[in-house]
Amino acid sequence: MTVNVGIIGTGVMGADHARLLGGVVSGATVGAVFDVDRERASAAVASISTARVLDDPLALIKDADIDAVLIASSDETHERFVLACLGAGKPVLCEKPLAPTAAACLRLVDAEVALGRRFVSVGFMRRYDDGYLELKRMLDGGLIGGALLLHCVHRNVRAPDGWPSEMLITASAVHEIDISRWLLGEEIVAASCYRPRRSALVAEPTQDPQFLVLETASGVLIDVEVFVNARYGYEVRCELVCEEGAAALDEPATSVLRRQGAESRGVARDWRDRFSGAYRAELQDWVDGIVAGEARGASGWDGYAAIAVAESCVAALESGRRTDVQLEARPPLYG
Ligand code: ISE
Repeated sequence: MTVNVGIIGTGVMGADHARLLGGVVSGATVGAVFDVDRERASAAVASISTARVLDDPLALIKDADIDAVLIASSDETHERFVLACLGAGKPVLCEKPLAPTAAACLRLVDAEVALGRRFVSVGFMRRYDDGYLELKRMLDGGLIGGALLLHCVHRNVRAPDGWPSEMLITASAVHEIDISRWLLGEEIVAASCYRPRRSALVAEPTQDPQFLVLETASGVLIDVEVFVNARYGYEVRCELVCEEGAAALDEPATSVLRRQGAESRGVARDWRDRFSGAYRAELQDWVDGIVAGEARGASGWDGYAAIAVAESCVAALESGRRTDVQLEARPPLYG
């Protein structure tokens, strides 16, 4: 079976997914694309002969030839499109966030629960990164004892001027929120957010960097430095400190340059560069799951929980106070 995928949104991420689904991922092809900018949609599939460019995203979802849908359009459109996919009974991979608010995510969770089966996967690609997978294997295999602390760093080269301060949490640190829940296998119950001195190179009103402290149900503490104007490159670090050892992501660089008395190695420019392998593996697993009749990867519940924690972080950023995370009861559908 070849999974015929429809893609909604062909900006940077959607176009990259189209390239992978059209030529790299096995067992899949791109059947149709939609973008508010028709020319951009055409350009994204210029080399994929199977792909039609459609003018109506809801018609794309309902199209009888489309087996599954990938949503990479703007955040505020996600709820409507995921709901339409559920209505059509089609598997859907939605780029993060599942929806911009926890309330909207919960509506999607409820709609999926009513169908009694998982259709939704959320694009938290770090779950497919070799380094994070190895950390999880070490922890789950009991190699280093129980988890105590998780130190995380998330740096981007540059964010657009005027980026709202909460975007550091909802667009960037949300990945640490998801990966911590996945790695540790438990929920985050409280969040604090500190405001270090603001970088003088960053335009008002963005509070950059920020420092989050998250607490899990069992008492593991997670700290996250998020700095979206670090200038020098894109960097993600993670160190898990346990009772009998510590494990950290290694540098993903593949070579070291020695020249004129100095040693240097490359730094990724952005997340597509750093997580290229993870994106590929995520799409392959999504397609393989569709063939096997199961939804894989981060679930609708994970999408909801990540945004619920992010909302508590934003509340903590605004109030300066430690804020509890209020999660609904997890439906049995999500294990
Ligand atoms: C971006 O939107 C992403 O999703 C990247 O994975 C993340 O690292 C980056 O900080 C975000 O801006």
